[in-house]
Amino acid sequence: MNNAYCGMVAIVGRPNVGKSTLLNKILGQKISITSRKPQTTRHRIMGIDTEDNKQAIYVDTPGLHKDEKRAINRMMNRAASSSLGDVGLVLFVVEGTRWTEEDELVLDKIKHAFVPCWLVINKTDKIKDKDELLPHFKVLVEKYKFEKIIPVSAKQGTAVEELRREIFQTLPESEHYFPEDYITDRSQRFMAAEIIREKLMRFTGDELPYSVTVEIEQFKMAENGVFQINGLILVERDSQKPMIIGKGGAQLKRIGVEARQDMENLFDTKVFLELWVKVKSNWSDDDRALRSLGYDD
Ligand code: GDP
Ligand code: K
Ligand code: MG
Repeated sequence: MNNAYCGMVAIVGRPNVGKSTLLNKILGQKISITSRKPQTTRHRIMGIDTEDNKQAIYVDTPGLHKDEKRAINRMMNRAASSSLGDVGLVLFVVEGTRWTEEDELVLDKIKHAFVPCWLVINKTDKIKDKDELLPHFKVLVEKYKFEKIIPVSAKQGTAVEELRREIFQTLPESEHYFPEDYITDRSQRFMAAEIIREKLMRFTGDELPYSVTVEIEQFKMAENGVFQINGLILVERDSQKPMIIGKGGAQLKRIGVEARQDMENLFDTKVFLELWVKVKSNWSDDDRALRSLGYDD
């Protein structure tokens, strides 16, 4: 028998640098939702990449938020920070040649975690003049003793497979934590809710990110193998309903169609999806309400 290798890799960085996009590209499957909005990833989620005797377990995190006044931001920050506990490697993702106060905040956490850290410079496809990268490298190496600095484009896949290979090489000898056919630690029910939320994040205006959440009221398999999924979209105010439903229900329909397609891809089966929109007041400022919705990790 070959020896087994297994380890945890945390993907950290400020909101919107492309952490979830990178994870999906590494896995070759979409398990972590992405959008151009900063609060897209609200929960810690593991992505499991098994090849032969090697298993890399990636932990995707919400980005750290500066504003801790809102309960939801505190929850997200807790999820982001606690993920550094059991990991053997940190991928610190930054965006191109941009360096902000929020990147600095994340780097501070990494420094205190005493875990080897690779700096991943994402969105290199957006850098028109590649000569800009070199001077930026010099700024970054001053900041911390990164073990490696790796430019990638998560969106286009540039250098992602190479990164994946290098990560496999660093895994410590250990039994695998998960069976080889697992791609995430999360349930199908959780994934269904996240997929619906992704479509909401993508198709609605900038007013909505904080105030929408999704509950799966029913998730069952019919005798013919079709998944019957009922999703409840919760908003804070009546006035937000039309922003989701759209003219004549067109937008809710589009959300439903695209969510169903993603679910069918991920679950590898036919899905029958029904969606409702309901008002639930002030959930994002209420710790207890958040916990009842599963925001407790
Ligand atoms: P996260 O908040 O760090 O998880 O970021 P996401 O993965 O949700 O990505 C944020 C936005 O950046 C999305 O609109 C992505 O499509 C985009 N994005 C991610 N990676 C890349 C990349 O390599 N190049 C470009 N141009 N956009 C990217
Ligand atoms: K995002
Ligand atoms: Mg994310």
